[in-house]
Amino acid sequence: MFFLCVKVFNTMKHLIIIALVIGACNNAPIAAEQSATDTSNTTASNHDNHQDMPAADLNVEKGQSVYFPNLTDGQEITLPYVVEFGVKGMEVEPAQMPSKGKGHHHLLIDQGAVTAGEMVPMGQEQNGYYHFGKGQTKDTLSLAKYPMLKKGTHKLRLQFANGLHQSYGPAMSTEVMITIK
Ligand SMILES: [Cu+2]
Repeated sequence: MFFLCVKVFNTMKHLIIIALVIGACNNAPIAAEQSATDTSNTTASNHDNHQDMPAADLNVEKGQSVYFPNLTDGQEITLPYVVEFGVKGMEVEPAQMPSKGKGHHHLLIDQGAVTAGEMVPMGQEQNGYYHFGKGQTKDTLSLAKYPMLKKGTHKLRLQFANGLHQSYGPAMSTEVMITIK
């Protein structure tokens, strides 16, 4: 959202329009600015475009998928364990303004796939949602970082999402059942 605001800011000359956009970006009341402004078509359409963007392209094409390169269903492991994140047909990049066919990995513990278009929950590590927004392609499983991974059987899920953490849905997700010994 911030970068979008900056982009819009740079492309606009009219001070009143700038005030409107900044107000919208900050979710601040904009009634005062609007009442002092002519609501020309240009102003209205720019404002509408800002509200509509980003139009996330979350289509998943044939051949695009995620997988665990070093885990198979039913595998027994001991902690710590370095788990790798694999993706086919898409590109890993750090979290930023989304672009088609790019995104970052998420590791979910004992959770289902996140519906396409929904955000992978943020700040929900205690419920098993871990973001890898720096573009990481592996992580070390440990009880310290993943307290849910107590001894026993768990579902590990990879979920790919775009730069705004919007899920590509079940088509870009996979799961394995593993047993922690
Ligand atoms: Cu994320």
